Amino acid sequence: MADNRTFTMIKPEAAEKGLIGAILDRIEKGGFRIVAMKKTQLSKKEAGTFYAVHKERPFYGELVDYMSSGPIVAAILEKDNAVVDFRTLIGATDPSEAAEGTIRKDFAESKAKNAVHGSDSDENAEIEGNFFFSTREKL
Ligand code: 3AN
Repeated sequence: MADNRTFTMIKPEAAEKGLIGAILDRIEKGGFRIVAMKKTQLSKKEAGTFYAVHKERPFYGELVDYMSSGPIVAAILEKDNAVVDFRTLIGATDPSEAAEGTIRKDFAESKAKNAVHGSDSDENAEIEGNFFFSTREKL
């Protein structure tokens, strides 16, 4: 994935609360093009693999359980400076610290149930996008 792409997931609590449309609206209005998208549910094993970089962190078990607890929406997004601009659009990991007008400020419940995922680097954006989508699905 080039540096104009990032990867996101709308997390289980946000999907369950009927916020998929509102969040996608923010994403498109933020200037991101949806390259690929699907609604799916991760098994515990898949969530563990996806979040393997966080294996040593104290919340890893909780994170894996939560991310496999219900359907999510996974998407590859395109925009200049995608990784950095998307993290600005979603706001800080902890919604109580997220800036006004960000997705997490408006839609997240807590640090764990924080509505959306956004890749933290170009390298991880590519790995994460490839975890969910084949070349043929990236349109
Ligand atoms: P971000 O998603 O903003 O890059 P990271 O990389 O610090 O944040 O954390 C990865 C994911 O782990 C977060 N999206 C969040 O869902 C979860 N997480 C982070 N900190 C905590 C915590 N203290 N307790 C539970 N889950 C957490």
